[in-house]
Amino acid sequence: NAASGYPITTATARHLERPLFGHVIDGEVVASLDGATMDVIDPATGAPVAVAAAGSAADADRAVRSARAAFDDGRWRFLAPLEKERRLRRLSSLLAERGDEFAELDVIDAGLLRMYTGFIVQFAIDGIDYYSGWPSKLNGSIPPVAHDLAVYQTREPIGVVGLISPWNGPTAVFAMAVAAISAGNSVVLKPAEQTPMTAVLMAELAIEAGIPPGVFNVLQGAGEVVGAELVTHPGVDAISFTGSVATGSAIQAAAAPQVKRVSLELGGKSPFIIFPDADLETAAQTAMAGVWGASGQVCTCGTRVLVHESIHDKVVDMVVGASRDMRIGSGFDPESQMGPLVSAEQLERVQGYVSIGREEGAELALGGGRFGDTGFFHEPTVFTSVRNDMRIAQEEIFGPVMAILPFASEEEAYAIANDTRYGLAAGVWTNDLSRAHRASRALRAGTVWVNTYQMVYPTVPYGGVKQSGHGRTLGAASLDDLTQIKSVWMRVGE
Ligand code: TXE
Repeated sequence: NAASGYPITTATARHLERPLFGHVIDGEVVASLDGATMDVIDPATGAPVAVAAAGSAADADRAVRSARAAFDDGRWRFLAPLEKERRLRRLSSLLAERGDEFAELDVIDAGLLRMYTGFIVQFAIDGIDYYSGWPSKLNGSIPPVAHDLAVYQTREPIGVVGLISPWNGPTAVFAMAVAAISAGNSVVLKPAEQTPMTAVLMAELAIEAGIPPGVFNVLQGAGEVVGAELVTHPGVDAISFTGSVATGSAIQAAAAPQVKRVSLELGGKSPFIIFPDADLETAAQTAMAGVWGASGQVCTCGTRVLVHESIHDKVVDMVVGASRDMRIGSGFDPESQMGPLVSAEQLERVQGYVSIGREEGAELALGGGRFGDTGFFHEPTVFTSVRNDMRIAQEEIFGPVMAILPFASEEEAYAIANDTRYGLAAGVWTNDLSRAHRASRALRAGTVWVNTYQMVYPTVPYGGVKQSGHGRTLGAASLDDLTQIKSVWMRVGE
């Protein structure tokens, strides 16, 4: 079956029998106006398992009009705050009830391990629970002004938010969609073309939860077609994008003529710094989990592992020794420790970087090749003798490729860590309290993890600096990107 022979729930099997994963516009699942479709490919087998709509500019226009109408007539934003909260909580309960379907479809769509997609679903549930509480708490304020005047300041939704998302955590994105909706906005979600399935289910759950039609729309199709149309459509007020620097930069430029609000989360090349006083066993295990997890397709992967020269060889031995016999296979196999890459393109991209690393003179300490000849699997790969100016140390590979770099002093570690165009995250491993604080100050990144890595929680803002983007998702700070402030002045003197 579609799950490469592994058992899946009846509900998931039924979803896979749907004739089409369509757009969701004004509460209805619909085909493209011109009937165009695209195949959904299972990365574990390379075989098509379902069909999704491939939208055109005309479909994008329909989706935007649906969102616009829902926003303009106030069918959602004018509901009483506690009523909005009740419905959002219902959405989170529905997702919890049907979580297995989402987790299984994400395995088939993105190739991720079943355990990992379970975490992603829980992350989405937590995120929706968190944002469910915001409608009644988006307070305004009263700034002090001269005695004969009064000002009140309100937080208003922006309007229609276009959410353009990647393929590496299809269900995780719903936390962001609900963030926008909790602030009173309408959303057009454009999932990555590689992973169109769960967005349709989510939009259906939103209707079931009582979120009015048109508030949560889904637009399927190629980024250059429907994504680009969302960015320039005058009916869209803001774009929230997660993906590559090249596409993010093109989006920001395309949105500029309309002075459209854009927030960008653009990946990274995060340093993972291990000092000699750290708990080396835990640090090495976490470094591996950080690069092998999701086959390296997570924006915060600690792909540049910076190791003090005194412990360098020991850490290399630990990582190579423990990764050599990793079990690679279908995300449904409970024994699998690493699944496939998302697509043939992504596999090719990773293979290309391995060749580049070799040509640049880095030493291949482990792996380096495609795994098997079915599906898009790649071996866990470790490069040593890496210099930070090599392309494999500067460019985001988005695959299971770890670069290990030695450093001699604390200052040098920070200099190497910061010598990148990215600034999404950084990890520091040390038991020296002062050094932990020095590192947190020195590292130019949106998130610094000390003696842990890749922790996320809905209360904690997340996002990058430098070319990793701007704007924050999660936490109270995310609401700043999803609302705008209105100041109302009144003369109250005689
Ligand atoms: O990304 P794109 P791709 C990085 C990672 C990966 C590389 C390429 O390094 O190897 O990007 O992946 C839509 N206007 N990340 O090609 O192009 C597209 O349909 C509007 C890092 O998948 O950035 C998809 O929905 N939208 C990352 C989304 O943008 C456009 C996650 C992302 O696609 C568009 C993913 C356009 N002109 C990839 N072109 C992270 N930050 O975690 C494409 N899209």
